[in-house]
Amino acid sequence: MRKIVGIASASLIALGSVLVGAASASAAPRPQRPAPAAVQIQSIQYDAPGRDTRTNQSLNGEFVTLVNHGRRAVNLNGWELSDRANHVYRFGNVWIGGDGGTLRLHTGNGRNTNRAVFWRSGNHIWNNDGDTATLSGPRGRTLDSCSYRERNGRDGRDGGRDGRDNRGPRDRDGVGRVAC
Ligand SMILES: [Ca+2]
Repeated sequence: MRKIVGIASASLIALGSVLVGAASASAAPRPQRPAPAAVQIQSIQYDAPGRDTRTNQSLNGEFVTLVNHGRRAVNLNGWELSDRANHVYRFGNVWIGGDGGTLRLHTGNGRNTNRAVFWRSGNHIWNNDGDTATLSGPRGRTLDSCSYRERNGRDGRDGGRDGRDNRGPRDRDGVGRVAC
């Protein structure tokens, strides 16, 4: 009986070695960099037309456009887009078409379609003077990010956030947009 137990222990030890070996192999650094993600941030219209009044029209004048350079459509369910202040939008069951298909994420309210979805934020998200958009895919992996900074301060010259210190004369017709 003792002998059988001994054999069993030896087997367990051997099995343990195999498992440890497998874990080490998977934890080893990958030699090549991962390929660029198919879905990327294409552009950000961070400053809506006119003054930032927090009306729904003004809020929806802010939007981020995603593009899918892959061949296949991608379902974004559970993906997230966040700004530098860690406001987070989580995508629902929405698809972005392949071969250059795009999807806009507007800041305000609206009815989601297959071309546009809505953050439903009550305030502006994208700072007029500079910000960073980060796109995270499944399991929170960062896929892309896009930063911008307004060169002459524009309506963010006082360092204020949207809807507060936007007093400059360029506010009335200015639209701020960056290609990522
Ligand atoms: Ca803005």
